[in-house]
Amino acid sequence: MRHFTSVHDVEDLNQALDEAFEVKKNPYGFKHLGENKTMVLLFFNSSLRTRLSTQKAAMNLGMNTIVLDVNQGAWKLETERGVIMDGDKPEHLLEAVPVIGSYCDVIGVRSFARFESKQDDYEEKILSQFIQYAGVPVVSMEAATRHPLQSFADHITIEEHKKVDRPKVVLTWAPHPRALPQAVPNSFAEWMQVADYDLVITHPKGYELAPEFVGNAKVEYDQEKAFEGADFIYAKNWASYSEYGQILSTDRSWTVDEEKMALTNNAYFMHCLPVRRNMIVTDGVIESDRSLVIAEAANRVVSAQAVLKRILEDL
Ligand code: AN0
Ligand code: CP
Repeated sequence: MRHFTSVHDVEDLNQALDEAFEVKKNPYGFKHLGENKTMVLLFFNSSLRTRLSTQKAAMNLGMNTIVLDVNQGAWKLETERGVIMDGDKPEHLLEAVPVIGSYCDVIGVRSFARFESKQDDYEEKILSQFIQYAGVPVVSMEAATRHPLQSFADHITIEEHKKVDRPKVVLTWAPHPRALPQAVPNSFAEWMQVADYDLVITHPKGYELAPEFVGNAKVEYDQEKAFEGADFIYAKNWASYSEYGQILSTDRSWTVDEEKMALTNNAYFMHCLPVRRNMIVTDGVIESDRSLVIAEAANRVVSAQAVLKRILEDL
């Protein structure tokens, strides 16, 4: 593997899953791969899990890691080509990216959707410049349209808990006070379809994801109907795609609670975290024995390690 930005970079998903379970069982068994190799983790946005789990995964593989928060201590980066740089940004991405690439063997980058331009976000303007100019493999640690390390960890978690071959997985929108990117739901929907699960997406009208991510999934506007018979409930808030970046609803009747979970096939509850309790999900559901949120977060080390292992093998 050269770069990792989506499920499409994984040639054989079943084989990738097997490798993930192998590194989970034997986390230090591949330490030689990363010897004298350095990973830079670059954050344009906040993170708890991605920062710690990706670093831990790299360390398990014997790599050295350097973490940089671009907005705290580095020069502010201009990302537009051709601008007269007389504003508050002293450095251009076009120099910064190859400079960072010259210090490391792999770059991880987190750069959320900025909601300034739907086109720029959906063309992955920042991530693609990293791929073009870094000179080393690039791993998405959540870009504008996808969060593939999260989706891979979610897939691993479902595989560990499913009781039937093709479980019913429901991706449900839930309310949130801030406008959040579509990266997590896009990436989850895309990944679940390659995994060939029975995927249903439920959300209020106006929250349709981009068609390329909805794919062949069923869209059900009635949340209670969607929950019937579900084996996994995956909650997430996102801002509107059609009214790009807008909050169209904060309707708390969409909060995942005990009554709605009772409609399911004793489903597990999933969320990528961080989660706002009693907006997205009630205390009772997230604290119940059906909640997988900590297991998902723990599997972030596993997904990152499986991806980095493949990249190191192909360096
Ligand atoms: C981010 C998001 O919704 O994309 C990161 C989730 C992993 N969440 C927040 O900004 C709260
Ligand atoms: N789930 C996830 O990516 O969490 P962080 O934003 O804390 O990294």
